[in-house]
Amino acid sequence: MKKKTHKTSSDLKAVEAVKPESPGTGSPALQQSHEGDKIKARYSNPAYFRENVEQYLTNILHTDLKTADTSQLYKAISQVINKELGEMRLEYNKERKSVQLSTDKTKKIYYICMEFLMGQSLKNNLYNLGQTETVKGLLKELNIEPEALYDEEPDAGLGNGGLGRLAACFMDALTTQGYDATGYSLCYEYGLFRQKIVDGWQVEFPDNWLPGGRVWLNPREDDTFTVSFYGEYHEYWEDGKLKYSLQHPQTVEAVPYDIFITGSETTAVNKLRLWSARNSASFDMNAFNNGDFTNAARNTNSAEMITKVLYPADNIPEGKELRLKQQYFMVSASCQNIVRDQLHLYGTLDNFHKKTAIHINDTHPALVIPELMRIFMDDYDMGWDKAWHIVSNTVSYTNHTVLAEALEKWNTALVQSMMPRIYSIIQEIDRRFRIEAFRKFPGDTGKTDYMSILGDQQVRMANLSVIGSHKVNGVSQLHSQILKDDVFHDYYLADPDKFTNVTNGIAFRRWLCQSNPALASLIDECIGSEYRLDSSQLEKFAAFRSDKYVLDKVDKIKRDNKVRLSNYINRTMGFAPDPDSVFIVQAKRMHEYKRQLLNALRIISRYQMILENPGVDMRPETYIFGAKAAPTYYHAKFIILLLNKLAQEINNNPAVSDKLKVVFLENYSVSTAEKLMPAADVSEQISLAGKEASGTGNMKMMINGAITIGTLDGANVEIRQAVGPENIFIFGQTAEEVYRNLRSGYNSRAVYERDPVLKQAVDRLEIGFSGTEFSNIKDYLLNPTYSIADPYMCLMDFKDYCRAHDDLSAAYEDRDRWNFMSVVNTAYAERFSADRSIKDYAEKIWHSQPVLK
Ligand code: 26Q
Repeated sequence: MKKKTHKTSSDLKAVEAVKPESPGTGSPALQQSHEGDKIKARYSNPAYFRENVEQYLTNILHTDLKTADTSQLYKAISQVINKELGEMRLEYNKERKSVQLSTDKTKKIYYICMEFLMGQSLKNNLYNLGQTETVKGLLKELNIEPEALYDEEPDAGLGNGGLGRLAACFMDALTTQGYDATGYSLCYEYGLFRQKIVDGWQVEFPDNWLPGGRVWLNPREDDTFTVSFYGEYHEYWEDGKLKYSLQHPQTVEAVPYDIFITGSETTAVNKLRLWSARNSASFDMNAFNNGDFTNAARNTNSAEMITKVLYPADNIPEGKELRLKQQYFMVSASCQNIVRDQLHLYGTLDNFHKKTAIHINDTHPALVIPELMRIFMDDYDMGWDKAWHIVSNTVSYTNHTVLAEALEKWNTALVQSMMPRIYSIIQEIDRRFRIEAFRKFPGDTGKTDYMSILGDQQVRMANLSVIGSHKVNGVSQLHSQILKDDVFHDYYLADPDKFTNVTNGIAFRRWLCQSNPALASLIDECIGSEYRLDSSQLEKFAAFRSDKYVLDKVDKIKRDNKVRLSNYINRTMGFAPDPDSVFIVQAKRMHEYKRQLLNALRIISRYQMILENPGVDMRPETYIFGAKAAPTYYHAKFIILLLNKLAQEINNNPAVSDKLKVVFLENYSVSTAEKLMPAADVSEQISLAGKEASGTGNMKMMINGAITIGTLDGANVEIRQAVGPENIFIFGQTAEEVYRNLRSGYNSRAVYERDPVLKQAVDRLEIGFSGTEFSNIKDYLLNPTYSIADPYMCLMDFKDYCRAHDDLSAAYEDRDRWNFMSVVNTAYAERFSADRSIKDYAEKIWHSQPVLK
């Protein structure tokens, strides 16, 4: 199969280089390379490292070690690490290609996602390369704290929350385990907005991350691809074949910027390729020559708008034209790149699905399916059936939400005008699917309509994703079950083997070893350090749950972390929470279904209880929130206002402020999470059961020894299985009960009337806090205006939530019991490692092995 252009000489060389697989070999992975290790060893040498840093300081920044400030040092050191990674990547490229050519057991894995929430890179890269000490040595001479250097780096906030951070953790795990993997996304000029709280209200500011973040971006202009939009599209028959013409499309250049991805104790260096949009001719020369300079410049701007900013919507619909353009731009450039690389290496597309796994992270990259069909058929003359066989055996899809309103749908007219050829291919996929579905469910047109891609003048992206993938997975056991029972039930009946579960995981090395080094050292001391690379070993730590020495150490480490967080809060907000109070943390996106409002209602009732019992003997409580709301999500912004006003009133009321504090951390981000997770005593995971697909913050706090108070939702269910019901505080309705109670007609007012504590808290909203009243929230809880009253059932679960908190407070006072629970939680977090998730994906879905070991 040939592209209608010429095969390059490198294609031919690659074909010659294909070696037959040697029979009887086990794992095809190569041993770690000597060359890669030599490079690492060279840079680990303090003199060599220093020399490189000095060169950069002198040649690029025109300064030297003595005069450089911390920001310049951050740049110089990062640049040297990036250079080292470039050298390692070159060696790794040779090795991975030679393994790929020699066996059918390995595949190239492409992880495509609109979001990669990478956070800071320097500290992580140094850890992974084993060069933290080299840098610390240099900094010591200069009297600079390592953390101060790391904090010079802006977060790469190219994601909203869970989905994007998961993608980042997965890149780490893929690389650490030696898989040949590439991530694809967009190089947003502005990442997720910076949040400021102004008089309690969230205000958004642009996140200008590039000046500081650019050190990690390696521009690869030589690998630029062109993406076409709009144009006049015509189909016609010629020689018995359906052909088409597309005239005057708008073309945009996709310029790649690569970020090198390191793994721990490996010479593998993978990459995250971020596409940046550029006008294909930097000016519209016609307009320019006609003297219309302003319009010419405006055109340039319009192409570059595509990658200007990340959409700040998380689990809410955002049906904007530009968002769809972003998706196709990312998809088309990535698919062209993938096909080009395949041909370079193998000279054929015939084995594409045997050597390539393309994973779409949620439905946002679902256009991969028609786009690959387009490339195979239009550029390489492949017939439909063969193309469909290859595409559907290459692509797999992870669903991340069951919220009906967050399932992506696009207006057909918009899709058709923006991507006429793609729309035509979607129509054909839909037509063929309907025939097949009708055969499976004879006579059931209702079902066929419901399952098809096109309907109600919309393109249903989830249906397209399921139909075009060979595997579909949810992200926790409960969520995957809900997909089978409910969201994708009919597809499940038609093809049960297509559906599977891969429970999410987190990067232990970032979320434990780097962010909580004291706890990691204690674990090293107890069980050795193997768990850092083999998470299953962490379980051994449970043997120390009754060891008094370990329990006291765990207690002290937590307190030290709380002091550190308290100091940070003091620096940023001007008051220091008492480290001897219980730190109760709810940090995640602001969303109705996550029920920060339930937490707020209980805080109000605590406040009232203390006002009524001024002498009450209680352990002080500090409630810490971190949460961004989508800028257009008015209700969510109101809850942020409530939390801040509540904080203002409580913290400034001397009658309660030594017993109760509320902290709303501004601009919650990956780097604040790294400071927060190690200091949490209590992890609030209180979503309405059945709504949170998995959650990953729950895992981050668990591994840092926090105890969960939560509903049986998402991965909380598996956390309970792991630690046992006595080491977690579960409350509230189950997903099934929620379903039943909603169907039988949930009446929030009846719940309110029969619980005086709840009633008092809800009524207090009308009076408000710090001069702001919240009768609109009371209304939302009690009166069915737009939907039912209290749609996420905060009132229904309130009483049991309070009961669970009372149990938890009692447990906290028995310090040995609490620390026992803490050790159990850390130890049994073992299964929530991203390394384990990736192994599951590789085995169950991608059918691929590592190229390095
Ligand atoms: C869709 C259409 C248009 C614009 C934006 C979007 C959009 C963007 C982001 C829809 C959804 C998201 C993000 C979803 C997300 O983060 N889901 C979370 O994924 C985590 C990782 O699997 C889970 O742990 C969380 O439970 C889930 O909420």
